[in-house]
Amino acid sequence: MLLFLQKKKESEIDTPSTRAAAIRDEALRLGFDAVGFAPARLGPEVRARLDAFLAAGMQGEMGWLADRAEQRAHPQALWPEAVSVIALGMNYGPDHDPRDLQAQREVGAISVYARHKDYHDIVKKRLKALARWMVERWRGSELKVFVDTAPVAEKPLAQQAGLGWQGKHTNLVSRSHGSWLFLGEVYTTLDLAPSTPGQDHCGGCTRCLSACPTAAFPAPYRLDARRCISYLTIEHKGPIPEEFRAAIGNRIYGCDDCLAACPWNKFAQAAREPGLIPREDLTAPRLAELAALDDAGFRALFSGSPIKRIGRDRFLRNVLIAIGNSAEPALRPVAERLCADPSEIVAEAARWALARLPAAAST
Ligand code: B12
Ligand code: SF4
Ligand code: SF4
Repeated sequence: MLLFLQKKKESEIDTPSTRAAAIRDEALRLGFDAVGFAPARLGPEVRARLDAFLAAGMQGEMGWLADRAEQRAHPQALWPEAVSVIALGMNYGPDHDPRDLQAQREVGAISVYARHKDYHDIVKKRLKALARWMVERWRGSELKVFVDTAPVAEKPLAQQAGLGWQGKHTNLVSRSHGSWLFLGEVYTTLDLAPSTPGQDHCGGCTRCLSACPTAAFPAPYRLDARRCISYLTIEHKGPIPEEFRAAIGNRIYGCDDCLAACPWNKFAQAAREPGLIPREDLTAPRLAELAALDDAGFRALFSGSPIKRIGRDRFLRNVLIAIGNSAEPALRPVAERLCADPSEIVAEAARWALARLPAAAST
């Protein structure tokens, strides 16, 4: 009885530990799959590594990575009042190996993260719900929520908050969810008991490094974004450099090869969040149908999807690279028609595809 009263009393006292425990419960109730806490400070190695990445030009056209480097590497440079960071993860695990699609030459492979609703919207909605709950409970406390687009070092923070570790493929790996966690953060003025930081469990493994089709890893834990298919098909605006086109295969938006190669995925489970269940029409879309999209058709098909952001012309550029790699004579008329497209980026990719496609075998 005495022990029970003592326990009850402890849980009623507002301490950094009881606050963290209450936030964890609420975040899990709201649908997050991983929660951890860290002080709003990162070690100097994060800034040094970011600087090395930028000095080598590995960010390519993503100039915004350099613009606010100090804020990215130091949470308190972004928001001086921040005391603690809550790192949150949402599982988007696929129910099959996404690399299986690469054998089907007449369809396009969209990376797992983009086959459903835009995760930014889903994670942001949950972060805001958690924020409302926290502000109600700890009146006078302040907070800010982030997912992906702000100058926040999400992976180092998630590691520091114990969600996992930055693997050799540079993404956060979790012992329970493998490579498949979206990350989001709450910066808060509340003092919260820190979690134990994640330890590196890559060991001697190099599977992700050798799985990369474009040799985008100059060394373990370092990615040259300019060679990454995710960068080339999503962030890069001009024509895709010819040296990478064959290796892109049928990947038309992003790439999952290094993530899918990770042995820690054996503990992963398929996503449970309804908004993250893949859309059937984006699981194995036919290249010929995608190549027929005009602006209005593109916007209608990708309404609410992260793919909408790159626009019809860049998307068709990607589809035409996949068509050029398909070796399908039946796709020649598709490429031929797009050689006359008003967008030069589309027309150039169409000419390249046409030059590679074999003529139909005569009977
Ligand atoms: C820019 C960016 C990209 C760029 C560059 C990727 C990169 N690795 O930097 C491109 C367009 C290529 C990209 C691709 C993808 N991205 Co992205 N991206 C980002 C973004 C906006 C910033 C990342 C960043 O700061 N990069 C700069 C470099 C310098 O940082 P870094 O990789 O952390 O570099 C570190 C390592 O080099 C490390 N390091 C260097 N040496 C050493 C040595 C040791 C021993 C160690 C331990 C570490 C180490 O220290 C550096 C600093 O921390 C984040 C969101 C965010 N705000 O953080 C999402 C984010 C990283 N992306 C994400 C995803 C899902 C992807 C893709 C899987 C999408 C896809 N399927 O196509 C791919 C994966 C490609 C890959 N292998 O990284 C998720 C990753 C989730 C996770 N579990 O980690 C994030 C966190 C978005 C989110 N909120 O969920 N992305
Ligand atoms: S996402 Fe694909 S291209 Fe980019 S580093 Fe990983 S395997 Fe290489
Ligand atoms: S594949 Fe191996 S080296 Fe790469 S992140 Fe996973 S455990 Fe680490």
